Amino acid sequence: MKVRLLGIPIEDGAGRMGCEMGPSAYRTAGIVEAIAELDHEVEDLGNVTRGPLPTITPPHPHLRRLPEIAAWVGTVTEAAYRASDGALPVFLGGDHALAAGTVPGVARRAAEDGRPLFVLWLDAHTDFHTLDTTQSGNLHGTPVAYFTGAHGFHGCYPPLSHPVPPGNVTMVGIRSVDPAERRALSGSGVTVHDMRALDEHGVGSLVWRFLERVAAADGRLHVSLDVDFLDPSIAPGVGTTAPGGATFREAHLIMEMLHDSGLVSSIDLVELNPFLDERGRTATLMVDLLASLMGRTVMDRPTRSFAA
Ligand code: B3U
Ligand code: MN
Ligand code: MN
Repeated sequence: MKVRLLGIPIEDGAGRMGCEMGPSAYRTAGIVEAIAELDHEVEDLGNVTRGPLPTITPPHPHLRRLPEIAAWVGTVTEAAYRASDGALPVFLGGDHALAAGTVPGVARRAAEDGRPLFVLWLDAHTDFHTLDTTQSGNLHGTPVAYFTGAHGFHGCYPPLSHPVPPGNVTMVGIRSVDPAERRALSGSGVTVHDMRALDEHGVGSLVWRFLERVAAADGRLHVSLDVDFLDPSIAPGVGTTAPGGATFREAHLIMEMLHDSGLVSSIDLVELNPFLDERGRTATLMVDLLASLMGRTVMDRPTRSFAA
């Protein structure tokens, strides 16, 4: 499989600076070598540069860096569309606002290839605010609402050509949801597995059920992995830690199952803040998780396959 790395050094969507250094930290942690070692062809496209700032009248004064994010979304959508041509792109963040570009970009690619796109959102947060509901004004809290076609972005973010049906989005690891997000999610069609669900059913069975749905629909799968999905004790290098996150073993299990499914067509690694990391351990863990998703195993194992 051909893998393309694309750095997207956005930090304007997060509440604190530092995510801009994410792509460099992944390269320093050996992301190219880790993928190449698994017999994939790797091409590093370098980093994307943001396009010019649009003129926008912000609908609310507290929205932070709205013109910058709007410009990034347009640039990243185009770059993601191009990077997904005949290869599996890995988008190196950068804060989670980048998914407002990567997902629409790969959604366009999937639509042109006649395949439905599914999204697995691995995060402590649902990032389901619109520009009208966010209280913090941090726009990394808005990508899922945008790419599923919610109202409230008109005239600010670029018009969306290929919205992802909310029923194709599954979230895992959720433990911090604002009241407006909770109201918007209820009845939206998005599947939300909070930590309670993970503890009760086990992450393996929840993810397996989702993968069976993707396979039955002959879908493509975009995986968006936010560092704060992981427990802060193993992944301190992020600005929005939330206690009670996924363990090392749960996270690797998900990645191994994703690999076995053969369904993953694009990946975001987001919210790494190298300034807050401890001697590169979060960057290294994220690279190791990606390696599990790309086929690294402890022992040889037979691959589970789908009935579909
Ligand atoms: N929902 C809160 C917190 C948050 C969302 N995403 C992150 N933090 N990383 C907000 O600011 O929208
Ligand atoms: Mn997020
Ligand atoms: Mn998060």
